[in-house]
Amino acid sequence: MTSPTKTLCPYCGVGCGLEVLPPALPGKATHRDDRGVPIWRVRGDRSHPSSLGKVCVKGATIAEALDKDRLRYPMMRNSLEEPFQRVSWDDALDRIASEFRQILATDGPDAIALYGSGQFQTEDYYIAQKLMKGCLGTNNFDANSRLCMSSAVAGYVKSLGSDGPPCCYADLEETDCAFLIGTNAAECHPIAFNRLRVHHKKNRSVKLIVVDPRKTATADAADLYLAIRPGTDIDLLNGIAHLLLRWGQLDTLFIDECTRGFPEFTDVVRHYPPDLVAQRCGISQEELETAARLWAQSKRVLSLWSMGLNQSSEGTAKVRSLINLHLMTGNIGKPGTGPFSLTGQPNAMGGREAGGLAHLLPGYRLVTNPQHRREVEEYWNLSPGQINPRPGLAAWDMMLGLEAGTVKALWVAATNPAVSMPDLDRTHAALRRSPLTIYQDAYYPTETAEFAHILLPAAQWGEKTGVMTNSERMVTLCPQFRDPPGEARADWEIFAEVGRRLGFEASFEFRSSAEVYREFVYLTKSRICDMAGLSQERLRREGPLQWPCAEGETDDPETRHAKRLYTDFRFPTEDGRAKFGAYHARGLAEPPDPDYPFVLTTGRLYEHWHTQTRTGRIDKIAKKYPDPFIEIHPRDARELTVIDGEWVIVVSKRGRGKFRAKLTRAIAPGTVFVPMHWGFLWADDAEANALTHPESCPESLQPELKACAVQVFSVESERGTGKSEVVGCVT
Ligand SMILES: Nc1nc2c(c(=O)[nH]1)N[C@H]1C(S)=C(S)[C@@H](COP(=O)(O)OP(=O)(O)OC[C@H]3O[C@@H](n4cnc5c(=O)[nH]c(N)nc54)[C@H](O)[C@@H]3O)O[C@H]1N2
Ligand SMILES: Nc1nc2c(c(=O)[nH]1)N[C@H]1C(S)=C(S)[C@@H](COP(=O)(O)OP(=O)(O)OC[C@H]3O[C@@H](n4cnc5c(=O)[nH]c(N)nc54)[C@H](O)[C@@H]3O)O[C@H]1N2
Ligand code: SF4
Ligand SMILES: [Mo]
Repeated sequence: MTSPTKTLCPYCGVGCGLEVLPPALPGKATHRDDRGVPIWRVRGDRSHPSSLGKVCVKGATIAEALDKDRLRYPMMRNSLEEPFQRVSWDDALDRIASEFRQILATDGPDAIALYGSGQFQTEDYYIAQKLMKGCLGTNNFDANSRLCMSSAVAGYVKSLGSDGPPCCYADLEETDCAFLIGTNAAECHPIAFNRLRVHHKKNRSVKLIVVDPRKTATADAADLYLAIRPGTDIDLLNGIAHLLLRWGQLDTLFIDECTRGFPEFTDVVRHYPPDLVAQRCGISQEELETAARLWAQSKRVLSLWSMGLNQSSEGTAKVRSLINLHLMTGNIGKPGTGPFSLTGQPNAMGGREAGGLAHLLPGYRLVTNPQHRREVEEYWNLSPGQINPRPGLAAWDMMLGLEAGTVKALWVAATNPAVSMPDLDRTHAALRRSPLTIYQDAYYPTETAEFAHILLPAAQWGEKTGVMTNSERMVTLCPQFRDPPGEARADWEIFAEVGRRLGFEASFEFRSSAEVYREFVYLTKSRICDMAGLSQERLRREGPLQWPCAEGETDDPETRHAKRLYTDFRFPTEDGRAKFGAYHARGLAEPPDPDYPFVLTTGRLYEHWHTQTRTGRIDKIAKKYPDPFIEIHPRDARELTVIDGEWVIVVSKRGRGKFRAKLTRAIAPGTVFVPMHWGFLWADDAEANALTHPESCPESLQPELKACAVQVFSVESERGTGKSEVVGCVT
């Protein structure tokens, strides 16, 4: 009997356990996809504590995408106009090392930038940090998590003293009231949502509140659905706090003993009476009061959020305003309670642990903290002062650096910024100016490859061994079970090889990713994300384990899969208290105006993953969505004289796109929705980010990808007004 390899789904941050088996098994017909190509068998792993054997369509179909259109060999060209030529690894790596050496000598380390991804394994992240922040001495490492989780990181750190979701999935089954805000978990975190839904269905007293300008599949399951106007979350959250204060529904003991900043917070909240809030949010006072009453009366409130809060020019303030409600009602540190950020990518959490943003160092450390720098410098055998004390360039600032000519080399790995960055016209122009772009991906073609000089083929999930951490801090080993195609290599090996060629041989002597992981976990010792008790060997032997997991910690079966942070109500701040954040609502960075009267919001569909590099190559998923579309409320459509299924032009101050109109009452009038999944390889002129703007949260630097002002034209009416032609009108 062939035994299955236990691993983790490489898509979303729920982190479901998978079991994989080869296509050909003794006594069984070879497993094949719809086109007859042999593919690996994939099923849910019942022993995985986070998912208990469940998988969604993405996890179930992952094998169908593994072999299509893979990048197999390094390729190079001198200019973007030339075709790529296949080259050897030695040629590609030597060119990178020699160009880097020259840039280091003439412009210094801050002229080099590396843009990575929550789809890295922890080992990839760690080696990238060591190369950039340690050896080269630039903090210019940022990841697509900047577009994804950075407001959650900033909100947790500022309110609770540290990053790291304090909750676990068992809380989904122990809560009395789940408050879901800015998250379409039914489509984007389906297996976690399923656990909540089962609990909700079984227990009639359990309440489910959903706050979203779109009536999503998540909202369909709610007892109370609040269709707020985009960008009015702080009004709503402060409005709920106002009522709790007015009713005296507070945990005063918790506020007195465990928090600070309450008086300043109440000064702000006083300005959010229910009539004003209801009017700003576009909901009724009754709905607002029902939400506040559920917060007041439920014994255990759990909140869940994702991009509807994070991707905002006031993302950190939104997150902190939500955490305030937990602090004022004492809903934290106990089973079934807490502010739970659902992480997007499979290893966004591991990235944060390994220091994978431009202001972080491994072990939840900060580059601005001299003590933290010293600890890491000592461990890496660097001279004092070698780690730069200033945060490096955040994702969008890398584009601005290319624009200004200060970034001379951009290395992009495991992300597709030519689709996922805001304001694509400007992004593409910046990428075109880049003197040297290295692109390290598993697939070819992709949109970003069009802007690259050097392509490096990456081994992806299943082709390298490494570790990932999911939303509930569960760490799972993802072992290699198949060979990488062609000459593809693991990301960490590529970073290490460049490090060696730049003269840092001693820093990159690793023979396996297990050795890399061993070096990394030491840096988490005694930190809140303590993983010093973990190793790849232990994870292989014992299966997934949750952090914190200190050295020498053996397993307590009672707590094994339900670890929570802050159960003693002490927080990792200077005085051990959590902090209220007092924020007034500022609203959208680009509110609608007479020329651009609609708010465009963007997001995801259940079957597709981001820029479609995998899911676009799976026939049944691609067939389900033949055309990119825009959701419009029938009332708005009537005024625009747009009919269902017709092509419409959507214009913002930055760009335009062409989408099929989908009329639906699930979207609030005045708001339209476009999925983020279509880059220029998959459709003409259908990029959500051709329209979006880069205005970001000042605290997290996360762009407001969830809202910009647009105008919508029916194709006919636009022809009538003599505006530009429809086909080929973008960029
Ligand atoms: N199927 C699928 N699942 C995925 C992914 C995928 O590509 N496909 N990607 C993964 C990743 S990386 C991430 S980050 C997560 C994202 O997971 P989610 O955050 O759940 O997904 P989104 O669709 O981006 O946005 C969530 C919701 O925010 C709402 N929203 C927009 N503006 C506002 C606002 O101002 N306030 C409020 N309250 N809500 C608002 C949108 O209507 C949308 O329904 O999904 C992960 N899971
Ligand atoms: N308008 C709008 N824009 C958005 C968002 C939104 O909601 N609206 N969401 C934002 C968010 S939350 C996110 S997370 C981003 C996602 O945006 P991206 O990160 O650009 O999207 P992906 O398609 O996941 O790109 C991942 C790439 O990594 C490659 N890959 C997979 N595995 C590996 C590996 O092991 N090694 C290497 N080197 N490559 C690998 C894949 O082939 C793919 O090209 O988009 C952001 N942009
Ligand atoms: S819920 Fe997320 S982790 Fe689980 S199978 Fe689906 S995509 Fe994979
Ligand atoms: Mo994300």
